[in-house]
Amino acid sequence: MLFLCLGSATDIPEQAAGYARHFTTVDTDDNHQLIPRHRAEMDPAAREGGHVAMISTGWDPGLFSVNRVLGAALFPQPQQNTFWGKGLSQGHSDAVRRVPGVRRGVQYTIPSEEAIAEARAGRGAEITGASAHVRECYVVADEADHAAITTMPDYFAPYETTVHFISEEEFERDHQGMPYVRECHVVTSGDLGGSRSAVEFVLELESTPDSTAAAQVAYGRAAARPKALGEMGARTVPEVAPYLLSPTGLDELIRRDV
Ligand code: API
Repeated sequence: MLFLCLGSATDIPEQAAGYARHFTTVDTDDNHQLIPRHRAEMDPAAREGGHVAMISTGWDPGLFSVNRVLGAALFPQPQQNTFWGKGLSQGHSDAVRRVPGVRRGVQYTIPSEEAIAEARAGRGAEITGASAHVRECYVVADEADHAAITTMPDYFAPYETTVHFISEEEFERDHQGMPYVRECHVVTSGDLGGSRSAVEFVLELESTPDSTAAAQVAYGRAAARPKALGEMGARTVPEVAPYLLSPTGLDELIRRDV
């Protein structure tokens, strides 16, 4: 089995299906708008070789996707918002670095403080991912290429994106580590015949690469098991039964956790 630790911006579209023809794969493709296309490419590739392609794992997409489906399933008219927490986005930072001319680059996702309180209070209808977050990029780049970065489709439009062009020295000094613990939420609420309920999934991530890898490994178990039973094709995370993620056997899980 291959754990594809590839960037979503260009590596995945160029390489992932090629791997899926020869191996069971687990990827972390995170360009939400293009996941249906990714699935459509991975499914026939995996079937061709008799493998499973577990796609778009990690925390978002991944753990958050499951919780969006679960939360929304509880309400006839769910009100749902996702908040990513202040911090460094791996996917968007990688996308910035793929823009021609960019030598160094990071992207910080900055949530609006008010939006999460509004969502918890059930007033999130007007809040979109784009209105609840802004994106700040710190980039070392040639002047001629500055304009191309803010207009990258899917990853940056429609978000309010600010690009700070800085020197190599400033980049080295200020943007090497992960300065924030990311506190991320999926909040779903709604009316249940006259009463109001809310369900929330929270992640506190000191290192997003570590947490992405943890989820990827868990979904690796969930890919290996159907593969061993002779199943094949692409799988997204909401299609996976939770027990398949666990290193503990089903009987013990039923005794312990159900
Ligand atoms: C963001 C969110 C979360 C990205 C999560 C993960 C990553 O803009 O920060 O790249 O770190 N879309 N896919």
